[in-house]
Amino acid sequence: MAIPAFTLAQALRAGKTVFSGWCSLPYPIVSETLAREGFAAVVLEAQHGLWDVGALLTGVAAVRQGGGAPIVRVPVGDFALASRVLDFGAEGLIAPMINTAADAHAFAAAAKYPPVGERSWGPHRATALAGLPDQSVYLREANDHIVTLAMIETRIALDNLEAIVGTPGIDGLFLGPSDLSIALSDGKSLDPQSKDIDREIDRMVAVTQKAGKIPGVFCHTADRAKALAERGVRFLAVMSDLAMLRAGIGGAIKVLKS
Ligand code: 3PY
Ligand code: MG
Repeated sequence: MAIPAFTLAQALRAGKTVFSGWCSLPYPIVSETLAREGFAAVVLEAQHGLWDVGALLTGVAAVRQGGGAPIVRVPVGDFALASRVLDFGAEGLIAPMINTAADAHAFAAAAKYPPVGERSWGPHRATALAGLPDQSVYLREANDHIVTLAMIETRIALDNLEAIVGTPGIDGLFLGPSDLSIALSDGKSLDPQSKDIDREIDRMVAVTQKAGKIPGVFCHTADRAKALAERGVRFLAVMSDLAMLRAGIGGAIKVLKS
């Protein structure tokens, strides 16, 4: 039995492709709209985005209200926040800059209950939001129905791909093409769609598939997301709320000025 309304892990493990929104603006109406307009999942971006803890509490519920699976990207190493947002009802976590098996282990420890990890008990908002009166169901199912994605963004992480993806409690990898392009060029360029990045995406997909886990990538355009889905990437974050807002404004201004 799944936790009611938790569908993300099952869809991904069944080999389905999940396109996700990416939300930097800390307003529930924005995150809800991304879900309501059609994204199956929405990432609340708490690494570089503008979210504080109080906003995450309402943002997670807003994504759920819009019919999507709430996921949170936490700041680097902020595994205390990772546990908290799961308690708020998040269905997935993305942790940036996971470079070693030890990093992956610390992430999994915060996200999964024993025996896999050391997550502390207290999912009161999560179970209320899911409409789950019996909290023992959450305890039994949470480890399987919460998705942990470890971000691959550095040369060290590339060297440790197998060890990271093989860490118990890590459900998949999520490649960050911007940071990885900066790392691979020794800080000289930001080129998230370069040939080098493409090569590493293909390798990451192969390693992740071999481990029976979920390959994910951040995509700057919808076309890129579709192309990478055809190359085996299963979890694709598409653009961002801000990028979509800018594109919409840019399009209108272009018409107005023509
Ligand atoms: C990256 O590309 O570095 C990311 O973190 C995606 O947002
Ligand atoms: Mg990054």
